[in-house]
Amino acid sequence: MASLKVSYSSSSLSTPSFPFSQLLSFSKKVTLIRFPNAIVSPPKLKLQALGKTRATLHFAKKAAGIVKEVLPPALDSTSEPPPFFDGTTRLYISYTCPYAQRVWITRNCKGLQGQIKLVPLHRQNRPDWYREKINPTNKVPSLEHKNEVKGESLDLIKYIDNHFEGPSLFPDDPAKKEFAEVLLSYADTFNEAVFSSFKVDGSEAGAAFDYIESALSKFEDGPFFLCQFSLVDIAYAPFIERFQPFLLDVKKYDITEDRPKLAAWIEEMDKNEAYKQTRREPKELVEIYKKRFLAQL
Ligand SMILES: N[C@@H](CCC(=O)N[C@@H](CS)C(=O)NCC(=O)O)C(=O)O
Repeated sequence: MASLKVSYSSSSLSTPSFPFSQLLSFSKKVTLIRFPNAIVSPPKLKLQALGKTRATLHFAKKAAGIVKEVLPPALDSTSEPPPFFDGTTRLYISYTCPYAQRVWITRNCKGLQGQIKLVPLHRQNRPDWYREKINPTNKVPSLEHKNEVKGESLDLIKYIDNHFEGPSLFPDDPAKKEFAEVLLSYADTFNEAVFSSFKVDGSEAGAAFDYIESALSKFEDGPFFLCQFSLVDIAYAPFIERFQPFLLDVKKYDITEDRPKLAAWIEEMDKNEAYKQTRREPKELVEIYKKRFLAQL
């Protein structure tokens, strides 16, 4: 989306690759609500126009991830709980959890940094209040919204896309919509197939990556699964971000070899600022996977 090719220099504003116009028209709507047509004097109008431009740009920058967020420290078992159910929308995550990352990316891509507060939890040392008050499964992610808590990353990315402002991350075109559902339901199967290949040879995951390569070839006019950047890219990105360096390091298996579409997709995703802000160093991710998977072998 916006993110992907838009860097906020004036030159790139003129040639955005993502429906930047969509972002701007949405921002226009927001600013119109903020500055409803009142009877005002010309100087005031000028000021309003300036305000609108500023708000439009600020929103667009947020959605494109250009406004860099200062990330809060992770809460652990010694941390006080936030004042739950006070009307604040909170997204409970762990910084290294790929499922939580899906929802975090969605929030960033829609420019919702101001509306959805991040509550990062220490992955291994979660506070008890999280299980007791927020999510009895103790899993992240969870979203606290309108005094209710919802979980499951693939449900949450759709929920955020449908219930919050920001550019739509789901296609309108019926064929693309249908394919989006197919790919979203394959996402966990894909992960499982790759996880089980860790126990054997990395190339055992070949069929799963071939599926991705052919999915990326279905629509010709873009580097993303559905041409335009969407929730499908978000669903896969955190996992491919981990699988690629892990398989290369441990199994000497390069997932991009003979898969030009996948290579191009990874390259495009790497340019997405909103996504970049959720990423960890590949080295750290490889170490986490080594601890988790190699110990089991
Ligand atoms: N199906 C869930 C999976 C979430 C999940 O497994 N999260 C992990 C962290 S990456 C978790 O919180 N596990 C519970 C635990 O570690 O106790 C989703 O898609 O949201």
